[in-house]
Amino acid sequence: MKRMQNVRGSLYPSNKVWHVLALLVVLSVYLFPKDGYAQETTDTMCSASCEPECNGSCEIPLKLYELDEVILIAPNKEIGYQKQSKPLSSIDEYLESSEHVKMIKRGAYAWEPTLNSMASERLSITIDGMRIFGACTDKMDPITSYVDVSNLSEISVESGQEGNEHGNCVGGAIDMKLDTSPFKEDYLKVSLDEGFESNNEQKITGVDVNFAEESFYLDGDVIYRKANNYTDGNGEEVLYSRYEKFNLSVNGGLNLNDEGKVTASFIFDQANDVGYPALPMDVSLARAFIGAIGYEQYNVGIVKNWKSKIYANSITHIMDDSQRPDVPIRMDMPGWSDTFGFYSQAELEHSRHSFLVKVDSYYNRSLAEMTMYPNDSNQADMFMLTWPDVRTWNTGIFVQDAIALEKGNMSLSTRISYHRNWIVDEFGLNSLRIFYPEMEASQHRFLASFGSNYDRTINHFKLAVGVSYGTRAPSVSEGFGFYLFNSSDNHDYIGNPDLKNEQAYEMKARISFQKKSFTASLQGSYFYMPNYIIGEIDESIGTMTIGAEGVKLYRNLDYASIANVSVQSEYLLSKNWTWKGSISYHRGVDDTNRNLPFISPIAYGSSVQFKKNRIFGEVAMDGAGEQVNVSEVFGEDKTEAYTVFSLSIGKTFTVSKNQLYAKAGVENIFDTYYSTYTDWNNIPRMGRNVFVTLSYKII
Ligand SMILES: [Cu+2]
Repeated sequence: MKRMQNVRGSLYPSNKVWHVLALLVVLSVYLFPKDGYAQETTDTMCSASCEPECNGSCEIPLKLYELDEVILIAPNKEIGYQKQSKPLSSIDEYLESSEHVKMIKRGAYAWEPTLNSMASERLSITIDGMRIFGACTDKMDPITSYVDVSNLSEISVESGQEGNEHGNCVGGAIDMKLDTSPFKEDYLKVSLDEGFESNNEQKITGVDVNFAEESFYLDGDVIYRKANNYTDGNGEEVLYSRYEKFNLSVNGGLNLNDEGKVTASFIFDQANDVGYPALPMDVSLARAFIGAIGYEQYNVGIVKNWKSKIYANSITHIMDDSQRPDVPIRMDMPGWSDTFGFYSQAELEHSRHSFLVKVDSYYNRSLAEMTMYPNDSNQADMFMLTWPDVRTWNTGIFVQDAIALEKGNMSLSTRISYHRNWIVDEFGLNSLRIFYPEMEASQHRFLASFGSNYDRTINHFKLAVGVSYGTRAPSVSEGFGFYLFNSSDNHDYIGNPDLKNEQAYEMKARISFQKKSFTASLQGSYFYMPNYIIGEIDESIGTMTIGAEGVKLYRNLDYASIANVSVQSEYLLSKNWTWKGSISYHRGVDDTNRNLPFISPIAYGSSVQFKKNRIFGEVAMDGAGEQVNVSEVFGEDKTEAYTVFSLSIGKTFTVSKNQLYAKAGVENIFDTYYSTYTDWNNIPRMGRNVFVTLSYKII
């Protein structure tokens, strides 16, 4: 067996080869400089959301490479509203409609984003650059669940090391950008939003007020959603799938004589009575306070833009099983996560180079408890710290140089961080010392990453390639979790403080063809990941959760590898009709050729869109083939192939100078019963759903 592994291992380039390759890429740019510019502006980073209202505060797009994706949110603007098939849908649904993000579902609420077949611990997920960490040991509260569409203008999805600007990651980054008003004379916008969905009787109500003068802006919005249990394609009610959510946000800005600005933002988000049909527990409260103060200056000497922000956020997550009728033992599992941080970044331009230098730091406190109440009242309650008050301090520097070459563009970036973890709670530390007697209360590590991208346009073709290296520290659960129950593979998980950093050597390429009426792109990424972190069965340890099959300990594998390939195309059929299509394939295996969990089978989508006289229509199809590469060790079974259809139609009306956006549609038209590889424990998806949304803009 050992020999087999070695043979397979030799098929991969060794670490040395990668390092030499990377070094050559860097040296080639600085040793053989070329004169002249070929800089192209990106059309995505800043287009629809801030183009008309840039007002000097618009960020200079340093990213020249088209390996990323921007998801436009802006339900307050006609194009943003009508472009999305369901404009008042949750952030989760917006993310799911993206090309590269897939969502793991444990219920109807708070889905977990994955990018390049990697989930949250391998990604950097931020709100306007702010680090924020969920407070649930069972991943019931991804960061994306603490914002709503009313807060955001766009979400930027950056693949692999293109995301290292926001923090250490291996899979990529998702940054959600807050929506703020421009500095503009007599600017007042009020919008009222209403939505209704038939399947789970979801009601959505929102109010958005934006007020600005040349010297300041003030934005406020509230949105409220309430949904009952949904029904699947067989007409069965999916129990514990209801939720209720309230979100409020306030943003303010002061214009400093067009030389800079001071900004402040605050988000309050609270979800109550959230059911998780795929899990044995529900959430009675998930609450976040998210605040930041920023300062920005334009054109200070050679610095074009200098931006700094300090921030703080606090999350409370109360998880229990009080709604479940039959449980072997009652449990309460509250969790808390507080984060404080800052970043300061400067954009400089010199000759053909555009530099971005960023210094950032955050401090996080993660604490989670579990109390078990035996049915026999003579037995004592059991108490555990599942996250033993773990503190994390991470501080780093990021430098990027975007270079306009004679032919094409190049970008080089690096991030170096110092990462420290320490356990404050003595009881929690002693609990972990049962398994790791030598364990220290504190540990530290260094994280380094490097990214390189090159792109070039040749006639109608655009070619983009990238070679990168990244590392990440283990997450709090992976490093210090204590008996975290995973209901998918039915095992208790125990963290491992001795884990090494996970690494990723990454290669990616994209070739796109663009003509007036036709665009198509083919892209692929390959990640070779030494020290891949995953839970492995340890038969010497007894379970804690009643009914659990065994215990898994987090380990570093020798390596794992993940490959993703996708094709997208768009064809302008006529002035009013557009066709879009996509297909993707993913594969992930470990060092012994076992399948990794949550890897998509072949997936495809196609849609036809219509636009005329402010009428917008769409018919769409989405589906996936049978899941052939199943990870049984991680609780997966084969997911059947499926195809579902949806349609939507929208129109914009002008009512005495004001705008009324209306949209209605049907999802899962044929009431198909299905679940996908991302559905935890195979919970079925929603059956047929009719929705209506209305937005009235008073200008
Ligand atoms: Cu939870």
